[in-house]
Amino acid sequence: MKIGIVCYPTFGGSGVVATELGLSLSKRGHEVHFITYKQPVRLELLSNKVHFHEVNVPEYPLFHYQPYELALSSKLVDMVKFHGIEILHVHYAIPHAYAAYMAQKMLREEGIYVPIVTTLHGTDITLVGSHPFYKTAVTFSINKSDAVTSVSQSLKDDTLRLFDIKNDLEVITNFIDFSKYNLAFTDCQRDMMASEDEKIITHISNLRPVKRIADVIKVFYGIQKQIPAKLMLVGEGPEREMAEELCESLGIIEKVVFFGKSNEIDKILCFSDLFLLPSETESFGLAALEAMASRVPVISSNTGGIPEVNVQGVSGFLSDVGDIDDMVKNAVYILGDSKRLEEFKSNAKKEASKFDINQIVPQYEAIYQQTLTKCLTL
Ligand code: GMT
Repeated sequence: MKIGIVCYPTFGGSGVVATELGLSLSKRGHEVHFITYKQPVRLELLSNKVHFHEVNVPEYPLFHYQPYELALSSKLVDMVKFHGIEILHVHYAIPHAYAAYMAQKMLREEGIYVPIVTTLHGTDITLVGSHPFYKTAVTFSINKSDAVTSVSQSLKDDTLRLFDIKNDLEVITNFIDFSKYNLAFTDCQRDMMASEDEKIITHISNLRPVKRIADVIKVFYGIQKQIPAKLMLVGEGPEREMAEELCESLGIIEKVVFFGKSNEIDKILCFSDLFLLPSETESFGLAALEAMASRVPVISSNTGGIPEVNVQGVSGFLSDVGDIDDMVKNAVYILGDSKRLEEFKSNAKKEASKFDINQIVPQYEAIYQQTLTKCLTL
């Protein structure tokens, strides 16, 4: 199949999932075309099966806001025609599903029908999409897609609750490519980060308010009072300054490493003992799954789709949003006994293996096939 993938090319979960999916589809013989404003961060190798087409939005002083969806829909039309793309898979409803619908309409005028598969990722529904300013257009785009998938059951439930959806929604969960996590680093460079008696606690995100970075720091503060530990804070975002100030005021700045954006997540996770994800909401929690795939147990909130990934008392523990004391107690329970820690580490990996890419990608292929067949018979 010739598949066009539209996604955000950044470090966010939806871009990562779209990129990993595209790479896997290409290995399975499909021709994949990424269409977005920048080469996706995890898309390192282009080949005759993996192409990248940049959407340019020239600055024009008249426009207060540059019309990205206009440029994207034009580019989609051009790429579908030029490369014979058979199906468009758009990740994140805003504005991708909307732009794809416009492209579909324009192509129709020329006698070409290209079906659209939309994958909902979370914030496009729970935080942004349900805002009255966007809701009408998001509902329309979801209902006009030829197939819609959601990355967790929880996100499907939220979508049906928040929007007037006429379409079927299929849950296809996020996944892990274990071939990338089996690198078995012989030297994780752990000793560069912490001394032998210190545990390494990690948090990875885009440091937005929804991630509750202050809770990450307060949980770490509680842990390090009982167990020697270091905190690895990976990612960039609007809460970074607040995080540094909080660490400063709690007197733990020396114990916190601010990594910024990193392409070496697997290496950082390799030397981590525990992962913190106390988010306000999370449709899935890909970062938690990536941690678990690296044998890192997870202390998280019990919100959204996280309970579908992190299993209570098995791969880690889940607490109510903002319940710092409970998170500290659970973290100390896991870290306080080396045999127990080892057990949680191996459970984490075992739970993560349920999300093996090899089981999930065929589900997308099936959706593409069904959608193409359905559209051909229309
Ligand atoms: O969580 C973010 O800040 C990024 C966001 C995105 O759209 O890239 O992540 C969402 O999609 C991920 C991949 O499907 C999910 O794992 C995240 O849980 C989801 N984030 C939220 O729901 C807050």
